[in-house]
Amino acid sequence: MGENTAQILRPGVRVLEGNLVVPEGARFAIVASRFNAFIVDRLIEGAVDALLRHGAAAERITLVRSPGSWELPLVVSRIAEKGDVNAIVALGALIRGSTAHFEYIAGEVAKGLAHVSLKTGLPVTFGVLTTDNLEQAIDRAGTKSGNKGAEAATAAIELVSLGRALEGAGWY
Ligand code: RBF
Repeated sequence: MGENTAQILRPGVRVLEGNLVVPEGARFAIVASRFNAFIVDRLIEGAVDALLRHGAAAERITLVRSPGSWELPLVVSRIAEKGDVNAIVALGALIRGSTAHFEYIAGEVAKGLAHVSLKTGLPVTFGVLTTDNLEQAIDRAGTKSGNKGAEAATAAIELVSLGRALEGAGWY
């Protein structure tokens, strides 16, 4: 049980939660945009590193490249419907300064990824940076503010693990 949950729990309450141990045989797809590759490549490194460190097999990780963040929902949708994976990690970098209609594009990408996840029931985690400038993107891709690719991969692991716990309870 996670430390936070243990602290608030009263006796007898059932807890269904995931952990960060990659279940045996779990398969992951990382879908990452080529646009702003110098940032996104750092997110990919963070995501792969997190998956491996938590016990995923390298042979069960597939990296798929999309042209830009805009195309992520379509590519993720194809994989969610036809691919043989337990979770998908979507990675991209939308930088306001260089992106006309930034809010619109970022909103559609977020909505599209959420839609695919809810429609297919497959965990799709969000590792798309939406920053005001390049400096903030660099910070979130492995320097000052952690690595959002690693965070998205970690969330994917927890969701796969939670899925097994829900299945075990007959809730999934
Ligand atoms: N894709 C990104 O992933 N990040 C960006 O910051 C980004 N900025 C763009 C700015 C403009 C003006 C255009 C036209 C495209 C941009 N794209 C960006 C690419 C977009 O996601 C998509 O790949 C292309 O528009 C082709 O459909």
